[in-house]
Amino acid sequence: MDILDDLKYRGLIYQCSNLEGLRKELKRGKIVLYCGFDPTADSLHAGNLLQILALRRFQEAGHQPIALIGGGTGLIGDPSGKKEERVLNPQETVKKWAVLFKKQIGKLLDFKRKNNPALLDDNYNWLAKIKVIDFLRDIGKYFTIPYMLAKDAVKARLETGISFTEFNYMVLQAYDFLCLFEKYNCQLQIGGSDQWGNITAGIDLIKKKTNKEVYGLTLPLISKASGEKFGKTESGTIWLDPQKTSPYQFYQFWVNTDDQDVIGYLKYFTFLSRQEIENLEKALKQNPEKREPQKALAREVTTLVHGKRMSLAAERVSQKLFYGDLESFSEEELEMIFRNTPATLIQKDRGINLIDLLVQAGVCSSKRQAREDTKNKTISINGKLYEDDKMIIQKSDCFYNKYLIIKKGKRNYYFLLWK
Ligand code: 383
Repeated sequence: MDILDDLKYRGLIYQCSNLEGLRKELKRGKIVLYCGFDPTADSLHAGNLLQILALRRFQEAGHQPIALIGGGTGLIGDPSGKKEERVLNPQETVKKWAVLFKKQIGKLLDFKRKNNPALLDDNYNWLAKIKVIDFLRDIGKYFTIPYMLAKDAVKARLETGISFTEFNYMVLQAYDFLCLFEKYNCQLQIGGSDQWGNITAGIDLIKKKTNKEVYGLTLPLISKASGEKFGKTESGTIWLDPQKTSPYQFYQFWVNTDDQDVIGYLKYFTFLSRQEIENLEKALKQNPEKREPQKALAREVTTLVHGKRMSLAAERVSQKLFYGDLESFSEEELEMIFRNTPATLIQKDRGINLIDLLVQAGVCSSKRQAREDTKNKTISINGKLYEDDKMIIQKSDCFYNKYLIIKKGKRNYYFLLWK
């Protein structure tokens, strides 16, 4: 399928500067395109994934993607979509984060592909070299103040304030596009819809400087049927770094997608074909309780980000938890579940009474409730039913002397770590 038709089918095209022009350009042969990522944290997150995967879609269609690390722009701070001025991160920190970003992106694009290997660059390479006089003469002259004030990112901050630093951000991103156009003949920039103003600034700059037309394409910001923000859970952001969000938690995030969102996410985040997605849509209508589309989504995305082995492990762990088959957990599996999962800490040398434990871990709201729940056989610990409220739980009852998993009812899990 034609790349633009595929993107359209997937609902991935939000805005395009000139769709027909771009279509013609893409038909003519291989084009170079880019997307930028500012190192503003020590890992990329689920919200960046759509763009990285879009680069990959272009690559699979024969085009050449550049992942641009914003080692320079990350020192300035993009005001797009931000209500307040950002805090400047120390240079050393941004440098470290840029290295981590490069490693992560390295796993998601194909840098060895014949004819159109992915490229990685960092705008620190040119932005750090610009001299202020050159900058104002050679680039600044192409931007009028009314033009800059008309950008959403600036307009939104006129009341609350925006520093000259952030005000200039669009000029830097525009200059990047120009540099990549000159260096690699890069003709297309993609990004989330929050990037439209910065992307068009680049298109306009290139037009003025070279009289050539380049293109911009934005992807939608991902929404959730529930109205919540995508990519966050109660325990925080979903990171791509497995040390920050374990593959198990990552898998859980996707497998918990609402029925209303799941087909859209399969289109957005997987490379499953139209036919496969339609089959899953049918499965959702016929047997929603089986959650087949959710499982397919979780399996596919976890495989993309963490590899086949980790994805299978996460799936196995999720199944075991679901069916209460806890006794067969290996130490590695438990480590994966507990990594960054908010767990209640127990610090005791001696045992602890079951009822006290249930209240302390927030499993039951009161001792009375805890007694009732145990009597009703709804509480199991590490896969064993506990009905006697006089029971004392010992450290030795833990898996590997450390891990306790309390299950209440069919689906509620509580994680406890005995120190
Ligand atoms: C920097 C230099 C360029 C081109 C782009 C940039 C980064 C850009 C930005 N992007 C966001 C980020 O880095 O701030 N100014 O956190 C996010 N992106 C992508 C996508 C998104 C955007 O990395 O919408 C979500 O992930 O564009 O918010 O020359």
